[in-house]
Amino acid sequence: MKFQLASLISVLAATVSAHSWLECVDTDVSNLEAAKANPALDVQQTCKGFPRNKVSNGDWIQESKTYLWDLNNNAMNPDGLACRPSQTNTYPAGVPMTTAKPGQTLRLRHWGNGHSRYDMGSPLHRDPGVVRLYHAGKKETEIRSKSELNENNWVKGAQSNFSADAVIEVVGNKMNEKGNYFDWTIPSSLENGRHMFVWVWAWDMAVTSNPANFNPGTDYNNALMNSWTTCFDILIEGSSATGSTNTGSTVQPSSPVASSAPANNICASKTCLKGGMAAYTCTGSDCPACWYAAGDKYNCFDYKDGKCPFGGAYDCKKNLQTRGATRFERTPFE
Ligand SMILES: [Cu+2]
Repeated sequence: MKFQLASLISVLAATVSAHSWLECVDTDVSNLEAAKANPALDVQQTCKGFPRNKVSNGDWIQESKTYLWDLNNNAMNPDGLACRPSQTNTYPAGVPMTTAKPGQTLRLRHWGNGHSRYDMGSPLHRDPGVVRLYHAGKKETEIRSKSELNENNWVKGAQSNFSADAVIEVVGNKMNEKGNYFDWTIPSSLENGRHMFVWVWAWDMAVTSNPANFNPGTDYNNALMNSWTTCFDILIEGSSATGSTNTGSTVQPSSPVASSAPANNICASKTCLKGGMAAYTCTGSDCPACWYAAGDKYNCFDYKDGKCPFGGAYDCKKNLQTRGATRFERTPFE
């Protein structure tokens, strides 16, 4: 039965482009090191604290349809919300909120769904991206809009490779991701009370790039665009912090939104390949409006029917990051 479910999951995962959601906020894994060393083992894990309103907990297929949140899919999220509307601060019986204290390390678990490796799975040759956390800076405060999922509200340091800490069993050319984890230590600045967080998988490529001295362990990754979210709360107890806190980065609120400044720069000064063709280069404002990152180069395209032709463009005329590719679309650069 267990094997059949795992096989079904890999088949389903292969039929959609990419999706993930947070399965557990406080995961107890009793044999993580042993399972990493020998992924044929069953991972022994239990969940002590859950994301919001997990009414179909344990039903992967149902949650694939009704629980995940495709942030940049305009059909699903026309209002640009950070959380799926059903993910209110509600915790049904059996799937409680997390209770924890500052300094405690939580092991968050998300689904790999065939996206954990560059060299296999679906789609091939995509950076698995990063998972990271956002917090509004004080208790009992919601992040509502996806525009708030920016560097200012990023919980500094709470960012990890999507599959850095995963148990992945590979059989032939198929992989079975038994658990993808993200360990995070609760900052001491959080006061007692309920704190809302947003877990994000940043997977779409952004046109912005990271600075030359970028440190993936401590710096906010601008090169990846937030794609999928799950919302959760932690009831903080045993804290000595008081008043509102700043869990976020040191960026001042007056700074431009992280994604706009470097992109401006790109639009004004970088070279791109018109229509993706190597023989047709242009620079800055002489280029078509829609720019796409492609490795260390950029491809640029004219509007089609008044819009950028593929998802995930940076629109240099409007100076705007457009929606990400939906599950049925692909930019031509993968
Ligand atoms: Cu997927």
